[in-house]
Amino acid sequence: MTKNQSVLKWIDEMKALVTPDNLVWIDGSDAQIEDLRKEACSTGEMIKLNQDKLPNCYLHRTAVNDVARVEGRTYICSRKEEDAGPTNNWMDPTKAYEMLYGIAKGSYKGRTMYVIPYSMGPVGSPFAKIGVELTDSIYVVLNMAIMTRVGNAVWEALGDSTEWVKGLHCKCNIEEENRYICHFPEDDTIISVNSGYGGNVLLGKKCFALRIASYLGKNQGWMAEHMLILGVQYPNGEVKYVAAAFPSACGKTNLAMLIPPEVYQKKGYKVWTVGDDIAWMHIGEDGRLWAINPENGFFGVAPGTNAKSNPNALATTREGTIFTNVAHNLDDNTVWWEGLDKNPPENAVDWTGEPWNGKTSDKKGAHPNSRFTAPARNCPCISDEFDKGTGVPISAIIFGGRRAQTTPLVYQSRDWNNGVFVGSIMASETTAAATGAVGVVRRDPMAMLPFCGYHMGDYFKHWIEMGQKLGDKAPKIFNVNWFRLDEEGHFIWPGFGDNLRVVEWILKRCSGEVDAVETAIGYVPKAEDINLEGLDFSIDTLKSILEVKNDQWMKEAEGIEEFYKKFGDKLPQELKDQLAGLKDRLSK
Ligand code: GTP
Ligand code: SPV
Ligand code: MN
Repeated sequence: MTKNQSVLKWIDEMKALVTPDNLVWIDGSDAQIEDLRKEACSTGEMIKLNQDKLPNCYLHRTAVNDVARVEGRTYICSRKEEDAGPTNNWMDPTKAYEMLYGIAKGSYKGRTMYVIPYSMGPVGSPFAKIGVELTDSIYVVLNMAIMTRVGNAVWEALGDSTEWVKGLHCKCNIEEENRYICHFPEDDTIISVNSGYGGNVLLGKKCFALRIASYLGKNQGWMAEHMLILGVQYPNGEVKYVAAAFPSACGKTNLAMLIPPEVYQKKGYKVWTVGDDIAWMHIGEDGRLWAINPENGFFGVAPGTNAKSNPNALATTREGTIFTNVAHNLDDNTVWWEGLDKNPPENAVDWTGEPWNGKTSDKKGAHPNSRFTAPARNCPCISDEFDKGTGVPISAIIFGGRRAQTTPLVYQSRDWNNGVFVGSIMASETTAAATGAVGVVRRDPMAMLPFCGYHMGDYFKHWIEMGQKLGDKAPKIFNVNWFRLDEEGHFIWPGFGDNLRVVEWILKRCSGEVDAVETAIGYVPKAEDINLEGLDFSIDTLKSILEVKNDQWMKEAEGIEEFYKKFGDKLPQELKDQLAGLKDRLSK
């Protein structure tokens, strides 16, 4: 418990509002977590899985109308509408509080209020930040206890400081039409009602560590980004780090945990995971950009995760993991999802709770956005730096998305501002991570479209200013696309572990070890500089996915111009100049 007056006062106010029957302080102890698991199993909220095969693992199914983030119902409630910008939904904070308190009022009746003190970042790290989440969901408590550092140590670190983020979560009745995920960046407050799905209710994650933190970062001179952090260890023992922003369900977890191709392993290459979803980045005393992962676990996409595509992720989920919306194999009380193996269970329950036979059914067993919540410490390739809280120095920033056409496998930006331009024009096919149509190309600047807590024009400006501060110590900026399709709709590039071949080229560019070919959009590799050793992939095919077609990019430039109009006066002049420069180079 805490004596922090600002915390106690707020909890009293919230108690008076939602009127719980009980209040439980989450202390972070194993005994308390175990008691909560038992309670959740007794009510059917969670299912205890086969403890021999999956020790301390559980299954949870959300309501069928509540399986992904709801971008249309996510709001930035800044005092001025302009401060939320054209890419966010906005609501006046006074009206928003009134509406949300109306929905939340009395909603904990017959329920327990759990008070979760949590730290984003290792407790006590100079970069860590503290939040308190109030919830009426044991599932949320158990997930937060995996995804963040939870418990009494957090109260100690907080002391009597007033610098912490308030988070109120009310399940209510999981009504879609009353579901709201609201952020009050000027009050360090988050309120989420009528959902039980991860990204909407684990308030430390997207709500705090991206939307609120991006706003704090702009004001305090640092960055909160939707990025994985990965270390590549060379045969001589040196480790270099990259941070990469891909939109939701576009490969961050997979890249963060990649297994080097055999030829690389034989030479002594290793890959270390620092983070798979969020990076907080500061300028260090040495003037370089340093990144920490504020999370303590992985909330990863289950479908497609298998012993071949991502053995490290699979291994990470074998203990102490909560599975959400996957299929339940009743024969051995384990879990299954599409793409796990070619052996779907015959006697199972699908993600909706209906009996399911994977051998005969054409329905899916797991929801496409089904997820695992797994402790980072389980990951076989977790970096030694993960828990240190000092961060790792970033050599390269990599942007990327799902583009069937147009965008080459990899290219390097001309300089920092051009790199900011490259990030700002990112486009990707939508995925099941958010509700709405899947497979539609949309602009998703820096993979932050759903997560930037303020005006995106100001966000671009902040990126440009960070580059000015970093000067020649700034990471080099690249763009990748693992998702080019052939005429039959198959992925051309093998992806996954073989992506290391591209990352190696990127790191060579950072240390000036390799030449490149200048194109209108930036520098692409000479095909022979991407190591294809041990891979059945022809250099001509590689050339085809490195090609930059100026006519396609002319069309792209028109789309960018259209997209940029949204930002009006807030579009930094630097980016206008970048677009003009691109058009100029394309027309030559
Ligand atoms: P969020 O957790 O939603 O932020 O997603 P993420 O970016 O971590 O995505 P994740 O790594 O879970 O990948 C999601 C999907 O992309 C899975 O279906 C993967 O199979 C697929 N994927 C990841 N990497 C590659 C790749 O290199 N090539 C291809 N073709 N597919 C990939
Ligand atoms: C994403 O959608 O980008 C995720 C999952 O990482 S969620 O936590 O639901 O946002
Ligand atoms: Mn994400």
